[in-house]
Amino acid sequence: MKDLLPLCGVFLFLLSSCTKDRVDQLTNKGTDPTDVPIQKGVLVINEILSTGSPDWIEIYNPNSQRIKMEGGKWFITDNLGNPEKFQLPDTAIKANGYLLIPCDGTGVQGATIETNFSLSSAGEEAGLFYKQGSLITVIDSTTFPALPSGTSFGRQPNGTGSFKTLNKQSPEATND
Ligand SMILES: [Ca+2]
Repeated sequence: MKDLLPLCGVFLFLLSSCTKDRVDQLTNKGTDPTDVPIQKGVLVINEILSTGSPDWIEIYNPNSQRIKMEGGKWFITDNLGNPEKFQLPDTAIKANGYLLIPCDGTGVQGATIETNFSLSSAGEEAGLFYKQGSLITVIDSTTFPALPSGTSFGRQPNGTGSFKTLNKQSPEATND
């Protein structure tokens, strides 16, 4: 047991380094203030996987500037009638970058975002909302149909097109 202690120390150090990198990615460390107004379309729901384990929603930033997503102001939901279903933690998306939100139904927030809902493979809704004071703004929303296993539902062309069933999933990458 005594011999294992140094090994445990190394393992814990590596684990904490990985976790720290991930947390840095999810926070606004090093960001410049953005002057892009937060309004409808500033970010888009770009791709949805409803037959995964876990499911996920890919958010895309079509701007040439990083967008800060201040903690407590951004919400994601699978029910447009309940826009505040899941509050996103403080995060940011780099210019023309992606944020992949796993939807595993656990609602655990730590080094990663995991929503308190999963997506129905029989079809459902997805919405991204921004709340300031009592005003809640829809940033982007869509409904998606039943999706065959292995496919996703995404915008084509990437970030701007209408949604269609995609045969190739592309988490955190261009829909093609
Ligand atoms: Ca994609």
